[in-house]
Amino acid sequence: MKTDTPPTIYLKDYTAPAYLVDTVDLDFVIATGATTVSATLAMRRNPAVAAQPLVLDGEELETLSVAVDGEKVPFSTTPTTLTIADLPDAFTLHTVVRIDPDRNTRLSGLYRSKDGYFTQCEAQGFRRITWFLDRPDVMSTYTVTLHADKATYPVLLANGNPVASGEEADGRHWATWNDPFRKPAYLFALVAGKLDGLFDTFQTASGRSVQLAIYVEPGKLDQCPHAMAALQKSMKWDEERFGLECDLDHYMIVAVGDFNMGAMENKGLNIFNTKYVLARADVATDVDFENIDRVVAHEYFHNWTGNRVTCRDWFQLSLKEGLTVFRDQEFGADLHNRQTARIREVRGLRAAQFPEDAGPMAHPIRPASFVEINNFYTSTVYEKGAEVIRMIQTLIGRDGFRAGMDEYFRRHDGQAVTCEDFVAAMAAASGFDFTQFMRWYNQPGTPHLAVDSVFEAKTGRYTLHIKQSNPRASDNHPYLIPIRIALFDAGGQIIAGSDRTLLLTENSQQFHFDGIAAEPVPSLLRDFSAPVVLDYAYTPQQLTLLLAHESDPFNAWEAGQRLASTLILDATAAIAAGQAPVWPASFVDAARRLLQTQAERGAAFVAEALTLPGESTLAEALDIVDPDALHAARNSLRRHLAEQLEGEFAGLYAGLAPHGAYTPSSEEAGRRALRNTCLAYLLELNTPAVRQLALQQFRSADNMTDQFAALAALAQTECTERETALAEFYQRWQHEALVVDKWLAVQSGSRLPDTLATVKRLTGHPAFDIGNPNKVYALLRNFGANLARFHTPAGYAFLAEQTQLLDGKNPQVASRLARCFDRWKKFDGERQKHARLALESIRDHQGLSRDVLEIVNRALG
Ligand code: 0A1
Ligand code: ZN
Repeated sequence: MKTDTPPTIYLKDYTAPAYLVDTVDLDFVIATGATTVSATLAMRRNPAVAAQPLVLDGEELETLSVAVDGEKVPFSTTPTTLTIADLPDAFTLHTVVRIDPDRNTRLSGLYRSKDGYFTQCEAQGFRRITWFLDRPDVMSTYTVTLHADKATYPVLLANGNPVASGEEADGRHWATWNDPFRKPAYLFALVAGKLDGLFDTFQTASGRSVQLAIYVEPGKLDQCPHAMAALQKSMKWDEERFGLECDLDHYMIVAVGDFNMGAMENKGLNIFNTKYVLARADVATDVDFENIDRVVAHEYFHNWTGNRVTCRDWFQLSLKEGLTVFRDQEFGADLHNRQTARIREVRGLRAAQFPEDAGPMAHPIRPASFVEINNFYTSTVYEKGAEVIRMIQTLIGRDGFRAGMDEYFRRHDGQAVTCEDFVAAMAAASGFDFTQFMRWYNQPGTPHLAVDSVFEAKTGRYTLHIKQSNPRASDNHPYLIPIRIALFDAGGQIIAGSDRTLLLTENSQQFHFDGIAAEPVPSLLRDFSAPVVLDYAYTPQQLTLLLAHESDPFNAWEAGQRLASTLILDATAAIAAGQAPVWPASFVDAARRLLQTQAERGAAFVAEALTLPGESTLAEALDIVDPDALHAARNSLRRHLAEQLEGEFAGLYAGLAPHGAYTPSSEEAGRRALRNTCLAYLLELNTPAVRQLALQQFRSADNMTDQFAALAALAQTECTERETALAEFYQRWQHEALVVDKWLAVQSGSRLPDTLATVKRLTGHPAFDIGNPNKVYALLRNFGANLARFHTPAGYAFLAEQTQLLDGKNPQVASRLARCFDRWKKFDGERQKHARLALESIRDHQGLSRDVLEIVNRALG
């Protein structure tokens, strides 16, 4: 039984640092078995803070020496602190420590991966490298020297500019880098490895030339051009949209196969999960290409929103993350397809963030407390954070938002600031009062809007009555919520002048529209103008009208999702009660009409509109989830559509056949998406002809999008073609790690009844490695997201076991796996009993990390 409770850190306890570090000189002697780190820090007392001893952060450091101004001094240590008292106002601290990157399985700090040594310092990894004031409001300039064996680690990189390099005895070499920009320790990075580089340049608006480099494992250079192009496009985009120019002479990206997260924005030396760098049409899908564009842009955009202006403390994480996600979303929308980008953002928000905000890990985008900060790199901080920024733009307009950004940088360039500072800049630039809006930063939970309408034919007045509530919030004060709306007449036209943004500021509020001739159909929350759940008693006829006529693509899609959700949820109840589901002909007709609108609406939109809401999203609408009934209901509707529209799907599938060789354009990607959606529906029929069609596409595709779509559809179908395709796929791609991840994910996400047994078997397959986060996410976490197959007593016991196993190696990744249990209280009593046992077994595991303990305690609590 775990007895020591890890401390909770509170935002309200923030105090400024007692000491500051002006310059940091680091010397790394990298060798197998141990790396020695000598640090020279020019420090001074913070004049704004009362005198007190210096307390430095450290973790798993073997301290070899400590000196102040060249003299040995008395100091005391705990496993995580080093304290020195009686220091002068300004001094030089010199420490030498030994660390063991070869045995660093947490992938935080300095660690070894296949081709060399890499760092990950956000949030608190720098303290695993040297004793330091490891907090983002301590900003310093860094000079770094690396020494390593030249043949094994020919590439030596650190932040900033190369200063000097040379050879040493015994076949070793060294390189020194200097970063002229003050930065917090979490943005420090170094790399020593055997890597190939792709080099290019970017000419900034003011005519400076930036040297660009992407480093990858040897032999993978032909998978880098897409990321390089994405980098150049994002540099240009940020100049055009926000007037932000690159401040660096060197901008480097290094890809590593072992990485806990997606990528990291270290100043001038981004370190990326290979998943967001490597791509070639035969190994990466259209979605992979788009994700790479966005992640490359995201890390580049951080150079201003995160690095030039950083966070005062980790509670302000959304200051940089919400804003930077919003920026990468906008970049992606401009680069690809704005309509479907927004649809996918909201689909993602509903699948991950809404459940998070309704479960045990609910927290405001700016949390008030945490036990382990790594647990707060969440969909709430990132994606809901981006929605909050988007609402600011909606409230003050694009120009106002741009003026606010300019003001933010004018005020805070080079500083470590808070979310209030950001909003104050927006307020100053626009004159808008954001006082009430701050609630979005400080409260957890998704607000619910209940909307009623009244039409008085006599007066021609239409009234919307909107009530807001958020049972998760600590009080019932209202939010400020921008609600974009338009009213449609019976012919599907927008009523002139009805297109506007309502500002909801009260708990209950009425909005009038005059001069309305006949009862209109309201289209509410257009473009998803606020991250809320909205209830309005739409009739199927009204939704059908909006699906067909709404010019806002998001709300057209939303109308289809509402229609489908209602049907699936009703059918879930019917199935649970032992009845057969009923599917109205009107829904099939609406889907048929949708298939015919491909030319006007675009193939990508139609593909999105034909995709039914996901099970985890649907589950949120239920008090108690019967995952089997929900799964059966959703599948039954898919099959019904396939039976009723077989001819249409087959016709479209044939009609959308590629004209020639693969091209990556958004338009072609949209056609592929729709064609593959048709194929997946057709496979619901599970006829020999369709199975052959899928296998034939799988075998003949000249790109991964089509090959993988066929495999993914087959993986959901019990047939011999499934096994054939899975075997051929592995045979062909076993040496491409990222493709193997797809192979694992397609099996762990399968609806086939024996999926748990398959996943268990795959944990012993050579393709799986519990030490590699991508493999854990593909096989184990993806299984945890498989609503129908995970939520069983055996599924719970299995993931509990794996979480414990993993915790000993990598607590950050283990804690992400433990999050699969978040929604356990939404299931029936019998399931809850087993989920509780599983959670308790994790909690009681000897030596459990505080990462996992925080998640499990919150889940049980
Ligand atoms: N700041 C990075 C995400 C990131 C966070 C933590 C990490 O290690 C614990 C790694 C990356 C981003 O937003 O891209
Ligand atoms: Zn980020």
